[in-house]
Amino acid sequence: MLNRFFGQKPQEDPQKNQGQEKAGDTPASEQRFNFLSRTRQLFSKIGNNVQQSDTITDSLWDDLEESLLEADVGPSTTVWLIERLRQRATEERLRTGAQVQRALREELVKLLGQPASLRFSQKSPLTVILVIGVNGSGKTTTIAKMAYRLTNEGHKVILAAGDTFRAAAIDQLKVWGERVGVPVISQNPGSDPGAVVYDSIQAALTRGSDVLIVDTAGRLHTKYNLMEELKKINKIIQKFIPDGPHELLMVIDATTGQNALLQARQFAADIGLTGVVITKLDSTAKGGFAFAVADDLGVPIKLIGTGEKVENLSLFDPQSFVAALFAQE
Ligand SMILES: Nc1nc2c(ncn2[C@@H]2O[C@H](COP(=O)(O)OP(=O)(O)OP(=O)(O)O)[C@@H](O)[C@H]2O)c(=O)[nH]1
Ligand SMILES: [Mg+2]
Repeated sequence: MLNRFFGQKPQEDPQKNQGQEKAGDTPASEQRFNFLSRTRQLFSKIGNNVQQSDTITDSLWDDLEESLLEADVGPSTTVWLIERLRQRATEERLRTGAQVQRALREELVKLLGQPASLRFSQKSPLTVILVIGVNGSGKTTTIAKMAYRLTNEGHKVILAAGDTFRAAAIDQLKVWGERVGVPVISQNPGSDPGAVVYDSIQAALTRGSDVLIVDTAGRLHTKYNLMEELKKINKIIQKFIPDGPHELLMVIDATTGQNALLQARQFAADIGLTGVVITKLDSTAKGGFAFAVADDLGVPIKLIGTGEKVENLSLFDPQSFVAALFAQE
């Protein structure tokens, strides 16, 4: 179901849940993707230009390529898409722009893969989610949003202030924790993130929390440092939660476009990334970035950030995302 955020939830009070769905959620894909209006203009232009042409000409391919690049689909993904569509046009004897447009939509959905919800532990009482990403990508905000939604779905969430480099980072997470009503475990600035994770697991187990989300420092993100840090943290987690961490999510800011992908690509394979969160899709006209991310990194986009408010986080559904991009205003 579209508006089921994390796909999986523990036992909960059904009445409470009903009320929440009525109050907050907008299940229709049209409503959910309103934030994409600027990207949508680009894509519906692609839709119109292609659809209106009675024959398939070279200039149709050129227009299509240009529009995909403009929407930040990225050079390699764009080239791949055009080649794939040309091949389909020949094989399937496509004759009209409308047929190409249909094929394009199918290929875009395929590129994004199957919808993937967060993975919860099947074996341990505690699910551990690590969140990484460069400075300012939106990690802390995303963690607060996840905590808010998970809490609403009946989970008992606890947060670990693993970004110990900046005092402000710890305070920021605490403020969010208070706002969304979840405890934040922290130590003094400069302390070992591993020790914070240790304390957090103890606290989670004692208090009966079922989800621990760990914030991390963005400035660690040279590959060597990040690997070392994650190794330490993983070792501590696995002492208590042998099947953890259950998610290693990388937060990527959509407004940084193709540059952000270079670094993400370097990390994705080596650190065992399990998913991506694309943030700030509301503040860019370049929603095509999602296709480059999915194509380049080979891990699912699990969530998207669509604003600064705590409610502005959605489960990523490829089919509705593509449908929304081609929808007319
Ligand atoms: N418009 C918009 N702004 C966002 C979104 N997610 C985060 N932000 C903003 O991005 C800025 C940085 O977010 P943070 O959550 O502090 O980012 P961070 O990755 O934790 O940053 P560091 O702790 O400095 O590494 C804040 O001003 C957020 O309000 C989003 O989905 N949309
Ligand atoms: Mg932060």
